[in-house]
Amino acid sequence: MKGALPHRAAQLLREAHRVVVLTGAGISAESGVPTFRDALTGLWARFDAQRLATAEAFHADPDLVWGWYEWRRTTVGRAEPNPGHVAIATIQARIPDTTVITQNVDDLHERSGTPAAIHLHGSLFTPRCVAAAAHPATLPSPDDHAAPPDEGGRIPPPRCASCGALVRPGVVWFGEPLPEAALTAAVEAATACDLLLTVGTSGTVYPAAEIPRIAARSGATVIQVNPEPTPLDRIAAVNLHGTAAQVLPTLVATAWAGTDDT
Ligand code: BJW
Repeated sequence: MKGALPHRAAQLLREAHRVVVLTGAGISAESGVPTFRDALTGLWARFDAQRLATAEAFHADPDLVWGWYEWRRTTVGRAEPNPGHVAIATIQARIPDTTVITQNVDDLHERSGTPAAIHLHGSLFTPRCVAAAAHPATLPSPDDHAAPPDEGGRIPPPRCASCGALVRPGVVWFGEPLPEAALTAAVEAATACDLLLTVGTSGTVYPAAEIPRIAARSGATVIQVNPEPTPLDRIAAVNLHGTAAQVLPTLVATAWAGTDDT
């Protein structure tokens, strides 16, 4: 963070009435959940997206893909929300008309006090049948694994209790449509907000990356929190270059300095 920028952002936040917070993998990075595209630590630096995050990959090697998602579910289960998640819950408490939209498949917003985050890319915790989306499935309990899944470990997916087909992770892979209700709610919120805060996303995966652009086109002010430049820099009125767990608590504290219980 530099100079007067946090103060300008804090003033914009304090004066906002309808807020959207859009988060990406960066919000959970300081909880120990890897991002996708960061050069050294991102998942795609170590794993091939085409072999793991597409429907074709699952059909080709279900044990590899299910094992990878079980490893990630375990990683998330061991993670705790960080001060960035908590600051977002505080914004929602301060400005009730705040909609939190996340591209993340973890549950760290919910565990930090944002119960109704819109999940554009599904969840690690809602597996479903490959044959019928209407057949939700129950996740195996950690005790069902002989050992905690490791990074490249293979685990056969369970079978659907209704029809016997394979169960797949409840996430949105490349080439798949986003959940319609979630996308509609996100677009409506972006169209109606007066301030959009985008946090920890590379802004490169569509249609999620369109959300800040929709808000800007509709007249909202966009504030971005990210340690690195992104394509969203151009539409952001304020770019706060720092990490979510550092910038967001400072932003919230500055916005409501001198008022009670922040
Ligand atoms: C920090 C930090 C710290 C680090 N603090 N910040 C239009 C144009 C071009 C292409 C397309 C288009 N429309 C659709 C497409 C195709 C495709 C797409 O967008 N491709 C692009 C890559 C070019 N989109 C799709 O396929 C989507 N589906 C679709 O459009 O369907 C249409 C359809 C309609 C009808 C029928 C059929 C189809 C689906 C996209 C699904 C994305 N899925 C994934 C995996 C989810 C499951 C899983 O988790 O495994 O979602 S991919 C991955 O990327 C994941 C993420 O949610 C998503 C976004 O990533 P994110 O969050 O931005 O993370 P990173 O790693 O990219 O960035 C992290 C950022 O944090 C960085 O900027 C860091 O600097 C920063 N950071 N530490 C703050 N401490």
